[in-house]
Amino acid sequence: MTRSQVVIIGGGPSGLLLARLLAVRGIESVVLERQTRDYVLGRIRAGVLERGLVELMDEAGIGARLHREGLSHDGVVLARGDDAFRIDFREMTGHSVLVYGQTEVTRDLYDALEDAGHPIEYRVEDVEIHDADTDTPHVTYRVDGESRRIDCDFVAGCDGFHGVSRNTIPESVRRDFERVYPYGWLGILSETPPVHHELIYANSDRGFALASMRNPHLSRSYVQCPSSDRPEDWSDDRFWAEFRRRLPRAHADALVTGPSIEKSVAPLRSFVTEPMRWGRLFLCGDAAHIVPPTGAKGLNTAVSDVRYLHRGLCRYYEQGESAGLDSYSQDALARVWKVERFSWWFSQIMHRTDDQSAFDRKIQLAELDFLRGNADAQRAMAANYVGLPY
Ligand code: RFL
Ligand code: PHB
Repeated sequence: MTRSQVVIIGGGPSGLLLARLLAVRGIESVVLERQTRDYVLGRIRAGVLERGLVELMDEAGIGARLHREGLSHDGVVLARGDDAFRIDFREMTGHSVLVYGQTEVTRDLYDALEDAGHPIEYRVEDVEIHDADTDTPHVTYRVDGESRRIDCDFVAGCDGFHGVSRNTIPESVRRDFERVYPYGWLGILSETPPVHHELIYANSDRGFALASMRNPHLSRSYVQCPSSDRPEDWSDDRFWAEFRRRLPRAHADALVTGPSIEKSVAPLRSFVTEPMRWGRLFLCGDAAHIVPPTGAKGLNTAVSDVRYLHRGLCRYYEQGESAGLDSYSQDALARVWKVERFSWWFSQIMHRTDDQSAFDRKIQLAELDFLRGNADAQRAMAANYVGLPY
C-alpha cells in the first residue's frame, strides 16, 4: 500500500497537465494510465489551442516548444459552396489561436513528467475508486497481474469518456445530458502542404468539410460521413475526390493530395454529466463532457476543468481553504455549457443531414449569411473560437 495526495486516473492531456501543474506547486500525485505512452501518443486528435491552454502550458514550465513550433492563427475561413468569407479573430477579439497538435502537447507533458521522475503507472487494469464520499478515499488496480492500492486525499477522474470515474458516481446523484448527431467525421493526416494558411470550415451541398493542419508540411483534412462508415470504406482517392468537391472552388484548385498516414472516423456527440464532483472525486475533461469537434473545443475544455481543479487544490493545500474545491463543479459546468452551446450551434450550421427539411436548410443558410454580414455576430463567433474567459 502506498500514499499520495492526489491519484489521477488517466494519462491523457487532462491527467498529465494536472499532474505537472501540481508538481510545480509541490503537490504530489500518481498517474494511472490504462495504455502505454506510445499508444496514447498514436491517437491523432485535436489541433487548435486556445490561449488559456497555452497559458497553462507556460505555467507548467513547458511552453517553449509550443511557442517555437506552433502556428499562430489570426482568423478562420467559413464557406458556403464557393462563397467564402473570413472571420478575423485579432480584429474582433484582440486574440488568436495556436495550431499545435494534441499529440505534441501530450508528448511535451510526458517528457517533462518522465524527466522529473514523476510516478506514472502504465498498462493499469481494473481501476476502482473506493470511499470517494468519505475523507479517506483509496484506489485499487492491477499491473502485470499484481494488485495494488493507493490511499489519497483526492481522486481526479481524467480517464476520458469510456473511463471508470464517471460511473463511480451513483446514478441517484448523477444526471447525464446527451445529443448524438446522425453523422461522423472521417479524418486523414497527410504529408502534404495545407490547402490554405488558415483553417477552412466548408458547408457544401454534399456535406461538411474541414481543411486543417498540424504544420506547413502536414495537413489534417476531414469530411462529414455517416457515423456507421469505417475508415476502410474510404480509399485515399475517394477521400480526396470528396474533399475537393466540398471546398470552395478557389481553394479546391490549390489542393495538393498525397497518401494518408492516418485515417479514422469519429462519431459526433454532445454530452455533459452533472455534478462533476462527488465527495473527493473530481471529474475532468472527456470523463465529464464531450463536444462535437466543430470549433475544436474538446481538448480546450478538458484543460479548462484542469485549471479550476488545480486552483482549488492549490488553495486547499497552500491556504487550508476548501472553497475552490467546493465550487469546482459549478464553476467548471458554467463554462462547459457555454462551450457545449457553441459547438452544437457551429455543428448545426455547418452539416447537412438526409432528413434536413427545406425550411431547415434555409435557416442554416440564413445563419451563415447573417454571420457573413454582421460584425457583432462575427465578434460573438470569434470570442467563442479563441476561448471564453474563465
Ligand atoms: P482522453 O484524451 O480520452 O484521455 C483519457 C485517458 O484515460 C485513459 N483511461 C484510463 N486509464 C486508467 N484506467 C481506466 N479505466 C481508463 N480509461 C481510460 C485513456 O487511455 C486515456 O489515455 O481524455 P482527456 O485527457 O480528458 O482529453 C480530452 C481530449 O482528448 C478530447 O477532448 C479531444 O481529443 C476531443 N477530440 C477532438 N477535440 C478537438 O478539439 N479536435 C479534434 O479534432 C478532436 N478529435 C477527439 C477527436 C476525440 C476523439 N475521441 C475521444 C474518440 C477525435 C477522437 C477520435
Ligand atoms: C484538427 O486540426 O484536427 C481540428 C481543427 C479544428 C476543428 C477540429 C479539428 O474544429
